[in-house]
Amino acid sequence: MAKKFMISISILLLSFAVFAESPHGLVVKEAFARATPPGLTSSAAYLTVINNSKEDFVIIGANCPMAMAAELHEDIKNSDGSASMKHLRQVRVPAHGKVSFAPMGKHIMIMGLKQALVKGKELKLSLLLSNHQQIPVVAKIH
Ligand SMILES: [Cu+2]
Repeated sequence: MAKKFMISISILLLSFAVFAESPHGLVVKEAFARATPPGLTSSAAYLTVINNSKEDFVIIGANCPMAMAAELHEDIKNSDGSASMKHLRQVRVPAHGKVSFAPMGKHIMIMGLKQALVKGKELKLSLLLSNHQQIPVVAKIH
């Protein structure tokens, strides 16, 4: 009986360890944001989200305490050759897959910055998932 109890305790501790490392199975890598030139109050953040779990995750938005708003965007080229951006309602990160937010593609648009983004400092933001979890991200400012 005591032995059985010990085993359940260790399983419990083990699951706690896994939980602490990655509560959702998602890992964010290479997060960076662009420094803002004087007078500009918007910027973009880039990152790669790796899904190590066997279920899909859906990113439905972003949050940035240093700005009025943060949105999922994608650069697009219009038929007349001009460039613009569109607002993405969601970005799916497939099981055992990854999604890159990179220049010329997807980005986290940061709007209404309350302070300038200075090269060498960090920008904190979080990604919001459809399951109501939030993934904290620290982006190095380039
Ligand atoms: Cu944008």
